[in-house]
Amino acid sequence: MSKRALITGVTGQDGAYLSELLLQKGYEVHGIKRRSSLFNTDRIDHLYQDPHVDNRNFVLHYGDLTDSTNLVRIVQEVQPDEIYNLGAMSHVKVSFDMPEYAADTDGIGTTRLLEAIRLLGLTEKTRFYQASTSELYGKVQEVPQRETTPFYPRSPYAVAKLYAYWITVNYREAYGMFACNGILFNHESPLRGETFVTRKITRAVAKISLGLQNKLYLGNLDAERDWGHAKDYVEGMWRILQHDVAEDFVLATGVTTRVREFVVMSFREVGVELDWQGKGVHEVGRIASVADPAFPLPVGTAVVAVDPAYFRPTEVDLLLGDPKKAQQQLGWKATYTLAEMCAEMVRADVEIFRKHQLLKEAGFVVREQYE
Ligand code: NDP
Ligand code: GDR
Repeated sequence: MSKRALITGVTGQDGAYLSELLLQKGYEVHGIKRRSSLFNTDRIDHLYQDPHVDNRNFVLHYGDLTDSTNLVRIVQEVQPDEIYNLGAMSHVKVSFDMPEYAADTDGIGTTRLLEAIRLLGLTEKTRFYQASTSELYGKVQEVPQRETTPFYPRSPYAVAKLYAYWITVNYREAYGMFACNGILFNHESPLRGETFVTRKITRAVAKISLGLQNKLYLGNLDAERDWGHAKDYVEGMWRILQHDVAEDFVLATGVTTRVREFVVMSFREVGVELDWQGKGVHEVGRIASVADPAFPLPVGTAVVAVDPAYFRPTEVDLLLGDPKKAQQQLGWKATYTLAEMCAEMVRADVEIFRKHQLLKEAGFVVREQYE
């Protein structure tokens, strides 16, 4: 009998990579997707199986982390061996605009799932993975951050995730459940949501290189993040649930980089070197040189500028993780370098926008989307 996994947040970046991984490992994968007025399954359409065929090993259920009866019904139907709770309102900046929704989905949503397992008598059968986050560390207490570093959340998102972290620990201790937190540092990929900073940058660089955009506006260029590749991190999630003992683990690369440096790396991928002038909100990145004489913008053009609208009321300045425990106990290690990932993301976005360019040239209307 193959193992059965249930994934919340299956339509997100991590949900898509984790589904691929578990299917490769022979799992039957069930995912919870939200009802939406447009199709929202882009990232997993390649895994889709016609509901009219028998023996499907990838099944989607409508549901929402804010709806307990729905969660109980799905968990009862699926009887999962493993639940990966990846569903969340996952944007830190947006959580300042929707703090109550973030608390409900990211915080109480976790309790709803844990309660579903308990109420259905599945505490011995079902292993539970909680998508915890380096945002829990927030205001710097210790660097590098590890499993024992004190938490100091700095956003409604992180505060909701702090609750989820502790309720997961509590159900493990109170009911003996195999419930674990993966404290994951930022991880990115070509599937990353378009409004997170790395993808926002690689998309803009691709568009600028094709003459489809002139300028990229960003917030805090000094923030430092420990960025890995989502493919590596979903492997880590799986390993956490295969471990002999239910424990919490940090997954990180152990390298931190400033947002400004990621901008530089991304422009380099399209043959552009940048020169920085000004400070704070007046800082701009100008084109210092271009490798391709046909590049659409001349040397000296300001292609990066700061827009304070993207600043957060409270910022997390520095994240740098210590993945030693995961290395030693799970044999897990990040395999991608940031440069490799950045190159992959820029290439993927150039490909997407080449298609847009071709459509435009052929006279079709292509809708622009900006953040
Ligand atoms: P995404 O934003 O790409 O995906 C989030 C998923 O959650 C989407 O499938 C989304 O559905 C779903 N979702 C949102 N609200 C609800 C809800 N109310 N009920 C059910 N599902 C919901 O996030 P990632 O894949 O990047 O991250 C996965 C998880 O890991 C998240 O919990 C995130 O907070 C956490 N995390 C992420 C890190 C990262 O760097 N990527 C680092 C550490 C933790 P829809 O597609 O319909 O919007
Ligand atoms: P983060 O990711 O908040 O770390 O949360 P994000 O990519 O949004 O921000 C990283 C850093 O870049 C700075 N920044 C900008 N961010 C965005 N989104 N847009 C901008 O224009 C911009 N300019 C500068 C931010 O201020 C920040 O310092 C992600 C999410 O995936 C969470 O769900 C997850 O828990 C954490 O990573 C770990």
